[in-house]
Amino acid sequence: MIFRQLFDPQSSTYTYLLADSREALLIDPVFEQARRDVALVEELGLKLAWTLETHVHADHVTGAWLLRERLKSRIALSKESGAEGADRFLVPGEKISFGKRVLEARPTPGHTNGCMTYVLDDRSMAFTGDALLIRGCGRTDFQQGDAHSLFRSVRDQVFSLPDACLLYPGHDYRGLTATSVGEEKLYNPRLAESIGEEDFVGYMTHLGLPHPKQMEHAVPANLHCGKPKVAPREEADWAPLTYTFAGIWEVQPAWLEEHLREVQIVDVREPDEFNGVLGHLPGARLLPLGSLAEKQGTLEKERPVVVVCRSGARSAQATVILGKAGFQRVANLSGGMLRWRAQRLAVEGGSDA
Ligand SMILES: N[C@@H](CCC(=O)N[C@@H](CS)C(=O)NCC(=O)O)C(=O)O
Ligand SMILES: [Fe+2]
Repeated sequence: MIFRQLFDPQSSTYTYLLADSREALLIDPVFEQARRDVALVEELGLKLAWTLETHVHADHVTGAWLLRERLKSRIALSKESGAEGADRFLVPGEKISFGKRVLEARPTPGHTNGCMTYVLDDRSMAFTGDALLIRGCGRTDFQQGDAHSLFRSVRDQVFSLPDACLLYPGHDYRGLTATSVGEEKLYNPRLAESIGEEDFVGYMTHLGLPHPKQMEHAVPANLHCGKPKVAPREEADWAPLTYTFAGIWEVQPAWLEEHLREVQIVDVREPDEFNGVLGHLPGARLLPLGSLAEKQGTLEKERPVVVVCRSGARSAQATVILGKAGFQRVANLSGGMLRWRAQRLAVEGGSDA
């Protein structure tokens, strides 16, 4: 069996690739990482059969829909999730096959009402989503979360697995990658076997965490399996671009530095910033955002355009303006001048202070 643990640094989400006899499934893919996941599946010579969700996520958008568009994979998640647009709505105990291997879907509600833990056929591995994290667990304060039910889910459905069963969580915020049933029974500070249900509920009631930053758009998008309101464009061929869920094509600084002469670089900051401490990219043209629509005629339509600003926000809007003006090959410099300078790439002007 092929097994890979993949990480999305933005949301600290783990995505898992499992494959047998060339048939693969992905657990909890992330929208912004779909291009990475497609590349891995193709490089390993696999066919992506399924994407599985452990739950309707509140902190990132799933890559399920995008992967189905790109690779014709099918989407499965819990019937209880309330999501629309999946190919299969899982019920308790349902088996999902890939090659000769099988995952069993065990309901583990509590973090959300539709949480599932996926257990491998030989009980050597389980994917707990946010029901059980390494020495922790998912919060229970939104999406029909319920601490009592999370306590029972973990005790009955996860701790009933063999002690040696490896557990792979939906997230880790400290860089830990895996744990085991035996270890969590002893050392989980909330759910260890020595801890009672009321202690656990008390702990969860006083977590005091702020809501995830992406929650407002992530939950509605995930209830449609990650289908965006505006369909993303086809993959670009002129640079290894990333398509963000916000609908912006981005290019990374390291690629741009190698290809500065092949593209038109448009800096959309104000003149005092262009000539200020951060400096500007070699060969950049200054066209402040406010005058971009009016001056876009001075750019060549055939040559790709990379737009730059201080942090990458104004230039993201600039890609939208240029797209409306008919430019087909436009990308935003990811992280703007701040990331460019942090990576110590070449600048004209500016100061090192
Ligand atoms: N700061 C993160 C918070 C993420 C968050 O709340 N994650 C949920 C899982 S979806 C959780 O249960 N976290 C548990 C914890 O942070 O202890 C964000 O804004 O995305
Ligand atoms: Fe979650």
